[in-house]
Amino acid sequence: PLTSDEIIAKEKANMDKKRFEHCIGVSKTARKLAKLNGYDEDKAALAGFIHDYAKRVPVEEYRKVIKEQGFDSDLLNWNRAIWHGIVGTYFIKRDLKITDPEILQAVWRHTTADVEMTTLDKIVFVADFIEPGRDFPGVDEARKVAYNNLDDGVGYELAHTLEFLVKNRNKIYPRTLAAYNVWSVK
Ligand code: DGI
Ligand code: FE
Ligand code: FE
Ligand code: FE
Repeated sequence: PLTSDEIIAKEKANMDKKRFEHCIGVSKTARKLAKLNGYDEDKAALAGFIHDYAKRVPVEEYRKVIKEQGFDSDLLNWNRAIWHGIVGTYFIKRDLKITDPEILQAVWRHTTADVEMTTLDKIVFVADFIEPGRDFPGVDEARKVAYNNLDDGVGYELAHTLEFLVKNRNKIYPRTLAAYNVWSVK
């Protein structure tokens, strides 16, 4: 495995300053949520830190990896918003040498969520949304809800994301919609 200094250096080299600061924020928030929910804090902090590692990988490289590394070919119909979590796991394994399946699954699910979510999946998904650098209408309510109850935080976030996607007439990833039906519906 790489040392933490090596992981930090690679992470920093793969993104701009703003994204790097976002990842630090997600890492700290994930640690806090882990403490509140009785989960391994160091593991949550690491998963949060690396979750957007592949955000800047070129589109052509993504398309090549989807075709050559056994990813579902339906992913070719999507874009980097969806790829950087699911296919991002490939680059995290390759470059950061992180192989822990729980961490990779949390990265995989961090944008779309899923019908089934482990505690770590929920921590990374929610931390990404409420880290201190996030500023959008509703973020304070999201923080309040999530710190009170992690599952409610997932439900709040999915409803907010769906609203945003519909408002902009964006295509909804089926997994995101299925997750909304599980976590957000009263
Ligand atoms: O990578 P971040 O910006 O920190 O956050 P993210 O990974 O949660 O979300 C990245 C983008 O993905 C965000 O603009 C919302 C978008 N997104 C989430 N679910 C869907 C989606 N985009 C589409 N088209 N469909 C979805 O279902
Ligand atoms: Fe992301
Ligand atoms: Fe997110
Ligand atoms: Fe993020």
